[in-house]
Amino acid sequence: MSHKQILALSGGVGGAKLALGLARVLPAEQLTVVCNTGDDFEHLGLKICPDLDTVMYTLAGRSHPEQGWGLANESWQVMDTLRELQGETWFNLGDRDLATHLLRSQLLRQGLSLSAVTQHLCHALGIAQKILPMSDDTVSTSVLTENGVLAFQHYFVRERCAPAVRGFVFRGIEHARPHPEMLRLLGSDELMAVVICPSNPFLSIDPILALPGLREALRASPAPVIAVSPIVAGNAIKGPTAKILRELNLPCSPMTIAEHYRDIVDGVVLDQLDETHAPAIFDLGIAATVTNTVMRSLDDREQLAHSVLSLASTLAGKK
Ligand code: FO1
Repeated sequence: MSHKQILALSGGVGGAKLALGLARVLPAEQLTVVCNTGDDFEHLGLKICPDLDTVMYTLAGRSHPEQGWGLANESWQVMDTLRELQGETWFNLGDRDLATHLLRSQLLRQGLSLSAVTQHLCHALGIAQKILPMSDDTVSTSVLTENGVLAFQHYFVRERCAPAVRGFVFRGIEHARPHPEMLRLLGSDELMAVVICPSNPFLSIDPILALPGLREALRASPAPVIAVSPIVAGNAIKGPTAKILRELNLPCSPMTIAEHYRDIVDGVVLDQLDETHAPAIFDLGIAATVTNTVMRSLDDREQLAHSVLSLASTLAGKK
């Protein structure tokens, strides 16, 4: 089983879509998805891991079809009652979703690692692919804004990404150990490619890349690293990526994504509407594939997964 493993690095909704595409075109034992945990936080006494849960629910076929996060067929009685009791309701936890947070919090309190809890939840949800937290150590993203420092979910959900961004801090990152299975795969000749999913580069992927030793491990890995641009035609497919790029005075283009990942990527997959940017990406010494990257249907997810894998085979052995 050599050169067959795919390691995908993912944030929440956008990353989960491509992870699902990869899950549908690869045998389950060939896909490992590593999720950002910088968005994790304690809320109402519970440990919430939004990106792990989004990827888990998506691969289990149980994610909310419009929101992307949370579960399908959700009800909100706990939130309604919490509102009556004048509790905190800015972060929406559905009745079914709460079961995940209750169980995770209980198992963590009993001394299980986040990886072990995630493995338990994935098994219970019937997920055959491996889903790993980027680290078992706590890392918390803070956003430096024009209004001061905000904890990630306060910036993202409570303030709806309104304050202008000046920078990011990943608290705890210096002492966080990258998940050992991610490091093992990166050093293994079983690895065919690392895929950086079309997630927000600053908020979702940078916390993973900031783990001590990870950039070095990516550069040293014999497998090509391929990033899928989350920018299409001057805008982000979802979320605040375009707004953040503007606030950081960066052009909203796949070229910015290629430059952001320049020291680690071998290939970039960009949207057909951005074809004109491909030559400049080549000039950086990075291979580029142009295709449809907007994943509206399941078929779109699979097509994009095929394009990523095809670029990976082209680049195999060229690193
Ligand atoms: N995102 C929102 O915009 N509003 C919410 O109320 C919200 C609740 C929520 C609950 C559980 C969960 O796993 C995710 C949730 N998200 C919500 C999404 C989430 O906070 C962000 O999408 C990610 O952290 C960014 O990747």
